[in-house]
Amino acid sequence: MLLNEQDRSHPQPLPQAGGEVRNDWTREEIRTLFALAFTDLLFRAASVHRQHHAPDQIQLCTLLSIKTGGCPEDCGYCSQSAHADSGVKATKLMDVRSVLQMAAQAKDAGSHRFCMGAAWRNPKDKDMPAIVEMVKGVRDMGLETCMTLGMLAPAQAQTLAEAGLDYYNHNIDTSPERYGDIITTRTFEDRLDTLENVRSAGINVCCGGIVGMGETREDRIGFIHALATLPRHPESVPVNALVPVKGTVLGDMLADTPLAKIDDIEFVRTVAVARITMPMSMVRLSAGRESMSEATQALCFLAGANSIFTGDKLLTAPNAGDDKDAVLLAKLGLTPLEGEEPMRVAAE
Ligand code: SAM
Ligand code: DTB
Ligand code: SF4
Repeated sequence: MLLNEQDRSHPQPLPQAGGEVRNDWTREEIRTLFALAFTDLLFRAASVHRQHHAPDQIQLCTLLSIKTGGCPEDCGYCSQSAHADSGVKATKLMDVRSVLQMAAQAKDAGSHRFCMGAAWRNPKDKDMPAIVEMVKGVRDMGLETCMTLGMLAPAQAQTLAEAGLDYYNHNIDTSPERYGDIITTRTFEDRLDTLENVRSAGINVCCGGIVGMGETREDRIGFIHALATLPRHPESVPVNALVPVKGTVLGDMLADTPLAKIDDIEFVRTVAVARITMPMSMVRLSAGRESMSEATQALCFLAGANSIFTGDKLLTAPNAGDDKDAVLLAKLGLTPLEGEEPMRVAAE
């Protein structure tokens, strides 16, 4: 896309490469960042990135679905919704021992963080004792723990905090305006309420969303704006590329209109704008890497993504796999993250 004269003269003040943390971003500023020349945007994002992060280190995370399918929510992208016809079978909550075995394998494979996901609208109180055991057991192995279990009541968030949970993942997924087109069984406000409960309990927040759901750039601007203006930025921001699954609303819709697939350059732009506006957060290049070229992934790392999911499976969808990733990271000269995450260090 060619920029017009007005865009080139940068009518809005742009952030300097210092990467100061701000929570007062305007939509106009974020729009201006998106509209920068790609070279300029990447240069700014890479400059901000190295102010707070080691540019050659990538955090390796492992995902495990501890309770798959049969979810009452109707998220239009998700293979695990009971409203979808994706062929994913519903299972019960895994037993604690099996979860700990998987965590031990992840640790042996070099993972830093173990993320456990359940296809629930919200956990039931009767499930909490097993969840607490999982958190404690994984933490005892020296892995960082993350859970994503749907909506949480304040007391449940408190229970997880007392168990030592490091992170809770709860995505806003898209712009506030688009939310109702993607999910009808809950509201954007419900999402914010759980995020507040997680924060108040003192658990680190992992919150991001999905790019490539047929949204407009304005939606991507609204999505980043919502994250970057939270009272405190999420310590971790997953940026997923939609994995279109047959039998889901969005998978079927996009299968009929292949041109609706997100453009790689626009995806990288979204990562770069996330990095510039949330300079200290970990930005995770999450779902969708399996169908991304090495060059696109390399551009995402240059744009400030510094965390990935490893292994050959996400929750239900395929992932790039350890062998492919080892080759890619070696080619790029990137090594696994060793130190602490900047926002967590700053909070100590
Ligand atoms: N049930 C919990 C919830 O919704 O918060 C946790 C699990 S849910 C699968 C976690 C996140 O995975 C979603 O918020 C969404 O961002 C992402 N996700 C799910 N299906 C996806 C897909 N097909 N492609 C890309 N991302 C997806
Ligand atoms: C997130 O933002 N991405 C991960 C994690 N949080 C839980 C999940 C991706 C799921 C991809 C689709 C699937 O495996 O079913
Ligand atoms: Fe359920 Fe989470 Fe999937 Fe939505 S994204 S259907 S809440 S598992």
